Amino acid sequence: MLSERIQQIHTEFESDISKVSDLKELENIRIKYLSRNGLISSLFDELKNVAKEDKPVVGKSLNELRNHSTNQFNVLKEKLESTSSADGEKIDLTLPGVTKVLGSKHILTQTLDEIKIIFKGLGFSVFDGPELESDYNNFEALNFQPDHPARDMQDTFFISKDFLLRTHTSPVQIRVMNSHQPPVRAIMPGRVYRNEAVSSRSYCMFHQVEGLYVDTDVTFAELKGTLVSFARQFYGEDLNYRFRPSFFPFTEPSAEMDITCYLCHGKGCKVCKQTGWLEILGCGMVDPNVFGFVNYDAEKYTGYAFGMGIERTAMLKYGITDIRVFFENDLRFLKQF
Ligand code: 2NL
Repeated sequence: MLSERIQQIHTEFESDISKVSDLKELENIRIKYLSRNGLISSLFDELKNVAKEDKPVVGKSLNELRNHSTNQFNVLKEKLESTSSADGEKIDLTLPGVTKVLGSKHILTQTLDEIKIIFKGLGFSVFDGPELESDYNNFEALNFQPDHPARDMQDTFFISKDFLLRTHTSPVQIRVMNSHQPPVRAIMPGRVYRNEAVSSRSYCMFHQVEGLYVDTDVTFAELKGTLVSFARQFYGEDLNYRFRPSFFPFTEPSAEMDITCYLCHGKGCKVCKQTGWLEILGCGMVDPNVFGFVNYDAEKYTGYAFGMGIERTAMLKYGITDIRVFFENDLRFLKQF
């Protein structure tokens, strides 16, 4: 009798499924009872042989068997799947944790930050400006003569006849003087560009900090005092220094500042090319012609200005001998700082 077979298979299913302990055994249950050729399907096939009047009752209990076993199967499947991944994975609580690797600031940023902090302490504010500049701001307003070699295509990246990639940060000073009346005391850091052959000593792009102080009665003595104070804080308290006469189109008089070589302490070595001195910056009193371009009264105001390359400054301080390493992003270099 079919109804007895249904009862029998029900019992057998209950017994089988109670012994299942993993997904593989559960799959065997599915194949045995619930698949297309499984036992429950074959019971449905036999339904056609049942007497017409018995069909509703037998069909109902067969449906109940199918729904019950499918349900049991699904419940157990979900339970085994949710526990199986944790079962297979043995967690070793004694293993050391995974440390997060922290990045750090690029050495040029660190150097610039240090320079900024020192000059802020001396009363300077910080300005920046565009890297793409007019020929007027970059050269003309800075008293460069029309035939100055820096204005040659060979030395400067011109964008057009009148626009270029700035070759120094001085155009920012022109902008600041055009928009502010004295007193002005500010530094201007930023990227600058030179159309030069790349070598260990020069790169087509580098960073500069320039400084400017304009007021009534600003003197060369103040320039020296400020720069010596900077150099002592940046390079070390016990340094010797000297100012050598120099020339820039935008300052008169102009000078270069040297400090004693950190490596040989003045005796002469490869780093200082046997001179005992290292040039750290250029400076001077702002040329009255520059004041004319920004409509400052040159009879009333005087000012000093200075400029230094940040790569050069970092190279001197840390003994780096090739400028290109700043831009190669080799972690073996970067991680040293
Ligand atoms: C150097 C020398 C210098 C200045 C930059 C300056 C700017 C204005 C007026 C006058 Cl708007 N001067 N800047 C002055 C002297 C030297 O830089 O060797 N730089 C890397």
